[in-house]
Amino acid sequence: MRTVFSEDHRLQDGRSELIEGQFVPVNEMPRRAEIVIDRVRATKLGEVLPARDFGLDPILRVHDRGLVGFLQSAWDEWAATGRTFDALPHVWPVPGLGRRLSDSIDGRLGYYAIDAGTPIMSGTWKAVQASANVALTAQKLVATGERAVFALCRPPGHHAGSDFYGGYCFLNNAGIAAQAFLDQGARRVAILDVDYHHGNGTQQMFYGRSDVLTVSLHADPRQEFPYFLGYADEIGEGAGEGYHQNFPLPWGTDWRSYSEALELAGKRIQQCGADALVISLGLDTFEEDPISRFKLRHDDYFRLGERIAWMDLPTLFIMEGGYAVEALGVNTVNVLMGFEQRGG
Ligand code: OKP
Ligand code: ZN
Repeated sequence: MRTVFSEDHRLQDGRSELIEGQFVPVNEMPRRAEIVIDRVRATKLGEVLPARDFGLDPILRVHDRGLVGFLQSAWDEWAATGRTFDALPHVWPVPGLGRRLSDSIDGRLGYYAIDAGTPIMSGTWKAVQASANVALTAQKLVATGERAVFALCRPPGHHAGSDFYGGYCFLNNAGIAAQAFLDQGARRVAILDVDYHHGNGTQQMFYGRSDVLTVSLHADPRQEFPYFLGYADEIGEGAGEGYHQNFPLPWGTDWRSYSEALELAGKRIQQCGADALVISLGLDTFEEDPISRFKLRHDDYFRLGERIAWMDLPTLFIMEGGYAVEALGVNTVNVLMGFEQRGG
């Protein structure tokens, strides 16, 4: 399997995020991508290709122009006030108290961000655009006949919606790629999100549409970020009714119960008539993940890859989360090798 990768991911290098009332070093760090690309090379998974530039058009097919413009200028607006630390919001609109777009950078950060864990710095936009270009470069290879391609995206994307960012995500790489498949002639695309956290951005983006089936396995939002969305009764609305499915799973979930939900997710995807499959590939379901509480083990990731292969669709893997950094390369590539029936 070929991998698409850009070194520009390193430009997203936040200093801190707000967790449990404290500013702590970021979990979503450049080393994550380095350890994955090292493992791809060490295992000879396949050729590694650079990203091509697709410009803003495919991004604007699923994202609001206001959000994109904000991400492009946010650091300059922040730095213009004399600040040198990463840009983070500290105030948010809530229903009933207005949602005006302020002239102030602090008002604008809170308008577009969903959390205080997603720092913006001078290189953020360049890294974010490179990540989307990695996804689009890989998407094009799948659309033109490759069985499967790995887009080693960083920063991740599944918490970014049409007009919001957060959860370490700025643009929704999986959503951008799914829309690109449709724009190139696919009639339906399925997105399967196996990150530990619910892909709230992906759900929001396609919730009213039947041309993108979105299915997510994740920690129950009663217990975990992003808290406000990701419940089992959310099934899509209007034309999209029946084209979204959530599998919220409790803390402590291991492969035995995870694989039962995966089986149901796989059946739903196989019967929807999709022309392509996009996997939001998060490895934070791993038993040693520092911010998560599922119990998947190294070898389970081969089985995950195998089950995805049985779905029997042209497949685009998009890198999402995974914070047990030293194990991230092995776990990620185990999924891809399981898919290819190599090892395990
Ligand atoms: C991004 B992805 C936990 C703080 C949670 C946000 C987690 C974002 C995960 N105490 N912060 O889905 O891996
Ligand atoms: Zn996650």
